[in-house]
This record gives sequence, C-alpha cells and structure tokens, in this order.
Amino acid sequence: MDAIKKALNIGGGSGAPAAEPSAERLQELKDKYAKAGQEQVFTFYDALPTEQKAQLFEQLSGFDPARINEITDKALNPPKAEGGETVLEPLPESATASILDSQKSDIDAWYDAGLGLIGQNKVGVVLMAGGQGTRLGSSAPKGCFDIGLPSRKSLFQIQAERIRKVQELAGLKSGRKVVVPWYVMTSGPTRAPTEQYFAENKYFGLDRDNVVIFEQGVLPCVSNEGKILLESKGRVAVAPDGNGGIYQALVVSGVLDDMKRRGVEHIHAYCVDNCLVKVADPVFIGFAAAKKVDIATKVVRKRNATESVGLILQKNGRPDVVEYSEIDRATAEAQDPKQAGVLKFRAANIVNHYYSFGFLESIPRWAHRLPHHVARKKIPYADTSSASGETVKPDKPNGIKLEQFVFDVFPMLEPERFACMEVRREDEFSPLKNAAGTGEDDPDTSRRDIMAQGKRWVEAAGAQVTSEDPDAGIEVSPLISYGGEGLDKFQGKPIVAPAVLELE
Ligand code: UD2
Repeated sequence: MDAIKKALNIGGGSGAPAAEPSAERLQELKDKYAKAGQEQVFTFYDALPTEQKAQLFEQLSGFDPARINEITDKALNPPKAEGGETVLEPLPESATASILDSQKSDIDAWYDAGLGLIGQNKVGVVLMAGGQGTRLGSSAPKGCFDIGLPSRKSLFQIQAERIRKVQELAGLKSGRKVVVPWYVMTSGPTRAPTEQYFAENKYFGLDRDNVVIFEQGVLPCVSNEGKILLESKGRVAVAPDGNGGIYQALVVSGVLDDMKRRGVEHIHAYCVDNCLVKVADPVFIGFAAAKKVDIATKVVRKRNATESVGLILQKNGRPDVVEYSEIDRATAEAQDPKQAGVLKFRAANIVNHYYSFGFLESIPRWAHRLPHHVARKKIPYADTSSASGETVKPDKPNGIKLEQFVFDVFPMLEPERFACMEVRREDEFSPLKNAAGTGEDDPDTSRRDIMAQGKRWVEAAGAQVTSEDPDAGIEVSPLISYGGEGLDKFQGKPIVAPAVLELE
C-alpha cells in the first residue's frame, strides 16, 4: 500500500498522533520546502506551542511541495494538444444509446441483465458526497438536505431506500440475499457530519456492514503567486481535491480491496445532489455490461447554451468532457448543422458514471496523471509578511484551489471502451445546486420534479389523481417503487394530490 500511496502522491497524515519532530527531521523537511521555494510555511513554526508544532509538521509531511509546484504550474498552464488545434465533435452515434429512442425490448433486456448482475452481488455503488454545497448556502453535507417532501426525507435517505428496493427486486429474481455495497466518499468538511447522520438514522435500514464511508484527499491552497497558503500560523490552508480525487481515494481508503473481496465487478458512481438518481440502475448496468465497456456515462439533453453542466463530446478523437466553467461561448452556442435551433453540443454530463472493476484496478497506473483544474477563490490566510500572522479574510480571489474532475479519465479510453446513454431529464436529473427561491436547480424544483414523477407513475398504474392544484404531485416511497413498477394495487384508486405513498 505504501508503494501505491507514494505513486499517488497521497496527501494527509498517517493518522498517528502528531509528535514533535527531532531537529534533523525538522531540518530535512525545511530543506525540502525551501528547495521548492515554499519555505514561508515555516514562518511562525518556532513560536508555535509544541502541540501545534507537531500538527504542522505532520500536515506538511503529508505533502510534496515540488509536486504541488508541478501541479499548480500544469493547472495554470495546461499543455496544448499536440499537433496544434483541438478538434471538438459530438460523440459518434456508435458510442451513444438513447433511452428516448431505444427499442423497449432492448431496455427490458438491459434491465433484466442488470438486475441479474445485482442479484449475483456483482454490483457496487460509489456516492460522491465530498462537495461543500456552497451555492446551496447550507453548511451541512448536501445529502442531509431536506427538499421539503411530505415525508421530509433527505437525499441520503431517498438514495438509501432506492438501494434497499433494488436489492429486494434483484433478490426476488435471484432467490438469494442480495447486497449492493454503498461506498460514500466524503471530504474533510463532510466526513464527520455524514457519519453522524448515517448513524443517527441507523443507515436508513441498510445493513451497517454494507455502508462504507471513506474520505477523499486534500490539496493545499496556493496564492496567485504560487505560494502555499497558511490558514493560520500552525496550519496549511487545504481544500478537497475535487471529485476526481475519487480514484486515489478508492485505492488508499481500501475501498477497491473491499470491492474485490465482495466480488464486485460493476460500479455505479453518482452525484449526491440529484433527487431523481436511479442508484444502481439495472438498465444502465445491463447496458454497460452488454457493451463490455470500461466506462459509461449517462447524459441528458442540455437545457440551453448556458446551463451549468459539462458537455460530453469527442476531443481529438477521444471521449471527453468540457466543463461549464471552461467552455468557450462559441462552442456552447454552436448549432447542430443538421437540426436548426438544436445545440450541436447537447450531451450534458450529470455525474452519473459506470465503471468496470477491471478498469478501477488500473487506477495506480494513471491516477497521478489526472490533470488538476484551477478554481480561483477568496481564501482566508495567515499573513506571513506580518509578525502577528493573523488570519486575513480577502475581499477578492487571492489564490487558487486545485481540483481534479472525475470525468478527466475519459480521454484515457479507446473510444470502443466508452459508452454514453442519453436518458430523460424529467425521469433522471433534477440537481440541487442553488438556495431556495433561485427558481432553477433548487429545493423547490427538486421537490416539484420528484413529486411530478410519482404522479406520472401512479397515473400510469391507473390511479385516479385529483387535486385543486394541477401542479400538485405525489411522493412515492422508493420502498414501494424503484422506477414506477409494482403500483398495480393503485389501479382505479382515487388519490388526492399532494400525497405521499409510503409502506405501511
Ligand atoms: C458537476 C459536474 C458538471 C455537471 C454538474 C451537473 C464535475 C467535475 N462537474 O458540476 O459537469 O455534471 O455537476 O450537476 O463532475 N464532489 C466530491 N468531492 C469534491 C467535489 C465534488 O465528492 O471535492 C461531489 C459532490 O458532492 C457532488 C459531485 O461531486 O456529488 C458534483 O460536485 P458539484 O455539485 O460541486 O459539481 P458541479 O455542480 O460544479
């Protein structure tokens, strides 16, 4: 494991209680940082109390300053594509299936195959829940958020119950006990509150042994001049290393070993803030397994040219994603030459990915090559130019956070090892990004979309839904239905919306 950690340049300490270093070990570390031009991190070291000396030494020992310089330089000056210009094209038809125009027989076949794999305990789920949800304005982990459903269920609870339901459906088919292990990736700020929330809610009825909460890495924040920032006199300013940190975290945390021990062969990785997410979706798993790809990704039709989503496309012949924060206006607004008024690049990334276990086993070979992106931020810092070293709260971006993007692994694949599935936005994507009242991607739109879906499901099953408010919806517990199935008992039944249908 140490060799892997070294290969991956893992940040973070060993977890052992911090001990004050010997004079020679301290000098060795000081020389290492001075050689990288980062000696400012020791500015206040000598005046620190012993405990803080030990903690700062421990934290600094977890980073390689030369590597931080290299990452920062590459992130600020990304290498140009060899051969000059970058060619962007929509993904070829061959790499894309669409639920919107697939044969029902194909979809049913994928569903059966996927449910069969789940029934053989070959499917695991990884939840990316390390984001800090700053736009939402809540300090709690996003998965704890209550979008105002009649049941008051949180996103975590909804997702946990979908896992319980898909285990039950697969068990009915396979006739055996089915376990879909749930690996929840957190970050420094979200780990403790997430663990506490799961424990308080008794893992929402899941077996505690099949819910593994692990933590992604952190990276130091860097000033606009490339200097590692201190948050206070005895602590480096750090930030989670982006959802692309999932790869090294899967290795270092032992999650990959746990998957291997369980015989997991197919992994679904998804974004916490999508209330419609089909966790361990049998159709998606069956589709990807049938195509024998290493990675598959779900997309929805982009809402408009300015929607804050990454675009799945082909870049220089390889599958890739151009993130919304890095796309140029011309590309975002380009029209499809064959369909007037339709965006040329319209396959919107929804952080909903499939991986073969075999591909994830290759992580140690390439994770250190995954690029870092720059987020310019206002980062509170201890002013090393002043003796007091008090923490300054800047009023404009004074530095950068370095983060990896989960989809940056796509270009490593030969096109035939990658597949894309277009799904219906109203059935599979309603992200919670903004605070209530924003009118888009906020708690109200989440609640509206999930209750509208439940209403469609029960009406399709023959229920007579009435309501004073035509927009009133119905919340259908995931424990009653995973994707609209099993609602026959509501045939002919009158239901007044808004309503919640829950297991007795
Ligand atoms: C993400 C996608 C964007 C689009 C959009 C749709 C990436 C890099 N960008 O943008 O293309 O699909 O979502 O909703 O995926 N997370 C971590 N650790 C981190 C940072 C994020 O686990 O250090 C998780 C986060 O908890 C969430 C997911 O990654 O589950 C996406 O993070 P975000 O909501 O901050 O990403 P966003 O909306 O900028």
